[in-house]
Amino acid sequence: MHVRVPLNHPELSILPQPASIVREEGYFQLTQDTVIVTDQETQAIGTLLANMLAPALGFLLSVLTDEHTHLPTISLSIDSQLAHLGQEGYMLKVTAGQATLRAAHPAGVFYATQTLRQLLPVEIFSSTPVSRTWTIPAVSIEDFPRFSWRGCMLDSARHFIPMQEVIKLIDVLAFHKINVLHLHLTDDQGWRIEIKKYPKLTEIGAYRRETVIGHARRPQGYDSTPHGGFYSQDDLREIVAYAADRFMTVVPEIDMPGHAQSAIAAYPELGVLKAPVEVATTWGIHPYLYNPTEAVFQFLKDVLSEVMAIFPSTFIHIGGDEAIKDQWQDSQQVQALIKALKLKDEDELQSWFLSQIRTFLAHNNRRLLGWDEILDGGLPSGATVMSWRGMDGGIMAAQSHHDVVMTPTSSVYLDYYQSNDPAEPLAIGGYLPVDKVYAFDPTPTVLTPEQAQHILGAQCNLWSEYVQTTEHLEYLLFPRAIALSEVVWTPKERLEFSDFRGRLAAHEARLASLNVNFRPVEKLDQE
Ligand code: TNX
Repeated sequence: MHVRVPLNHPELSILPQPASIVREEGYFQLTQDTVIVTDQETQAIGTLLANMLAPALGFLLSVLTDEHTHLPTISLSIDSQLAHLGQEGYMLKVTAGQATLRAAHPAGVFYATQTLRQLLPVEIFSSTPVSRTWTIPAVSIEDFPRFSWRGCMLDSARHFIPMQEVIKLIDVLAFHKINVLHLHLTDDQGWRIEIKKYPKLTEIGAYRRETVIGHARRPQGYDSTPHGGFYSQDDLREIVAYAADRFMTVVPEIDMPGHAQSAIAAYPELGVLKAPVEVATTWGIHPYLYNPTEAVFQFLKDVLSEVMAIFPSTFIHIGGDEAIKDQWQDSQQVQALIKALKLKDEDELQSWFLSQIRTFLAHNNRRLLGWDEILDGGLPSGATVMSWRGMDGGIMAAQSHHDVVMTPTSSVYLDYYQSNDPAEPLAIGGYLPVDKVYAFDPTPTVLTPEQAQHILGAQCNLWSEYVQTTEHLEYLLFPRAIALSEVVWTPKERLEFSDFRGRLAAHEARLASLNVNFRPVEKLDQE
């Protein structure tokens, strides 16, 4: 006998909500005798699961590859019969006798383990042993994501995010089935990635003298405190490997031709003016642009070569945003180039500039990804667009057969205020409560089904101008990033905010045990 459960069944507060869950009768008991049985392809996932459960259990479950065990088992395996669930879908069946986690590909088995963790009592997230019976309700779950790109962007450039925080967030985001971590590694206010060939990028570019206090439009002076930091290549390799074990791709962003002041501070010859400038100490848009010369392209190719050696991601993000073209306009040499190339204006020059980079990336089997300004002056062929100034850029790109990731400010900018409470910490402006994130639909209805195929998915972006501590970073991320995770994972027809809210209330105890700072959902009632 089985019952179809109401969506917010108290035992089944799973985030993001699976495509389908049926509550069966009874419970599985996890004890010291339980073993995790895997096949070869899922052995590492089994070990990861055992390690994730061990702190709260106080014992490490054995991971075996022997199918003939008579002990109660959590069984992980690849099953080619489940190909219809896609690259990341899975089946999770829990009976009184065993838990079976199956998928056509390892990513699906990993996601099944993350769902299994959420079926256990909340104490399973404790970092110290808890003595209690560990029951898992019997269920049949069949689950798969709505989108293949389920991302979150962190801005390490404006305020450096320490290694251990990045590692922690990879765990928490992967727990919610986010599979892309976009790292914004360079900007006017800081260069955060070690490049062996150009040591000054971090020696000089990773540090700013001081930081403007208060809002960029209402500055209240400076903090007189140097800010800085960068990731060594070994750090970044560690981040990439840690994420890969959790089926998450790390997409690096190296911003060009604008947002380049920290690089130009390190090597003034890269800039149009070739004059010394310091790493920016204020927010907003800065005028420093890379000079479109052979020497600068060589520099960018050298940088990207080191980037590609660290990051296996197919997509390399090259920024492309907010490059005001004054310096190109005022430069005789740049104007001569525009003429020689028979281009109309500076926007077309940017398109030409990025086409050089696209070709270079393509020779290395990588794909260029950029903010929607890369549409201005003509989209470089094969480029993928991250649509942030709204959905229109993404719609245009999809209509011309380019792939798109939707990140419109109005729905997924987590640097916006999440409530009208005057006590909210200083944010960039804008207003984005969690229910507005939840209401976001990444697929514009104007697209034909064929064009809609180009919408790879969506991501939330957390710019960090006003984010100085990891507590604040987490406060802005949660629960809004969890709302986004459900938008990009759960079938559209299963999305219901009041139901999400009920599950989220139960989920908060998990976040608290994981030591994650978040804005409590109950605060929504006071607004
Ligand atoms: C615009 S979004 C930017 C960032 C800022 C952000 C603040 C984008 C591609 N560029 O440089 O941090 O606004 O919301």
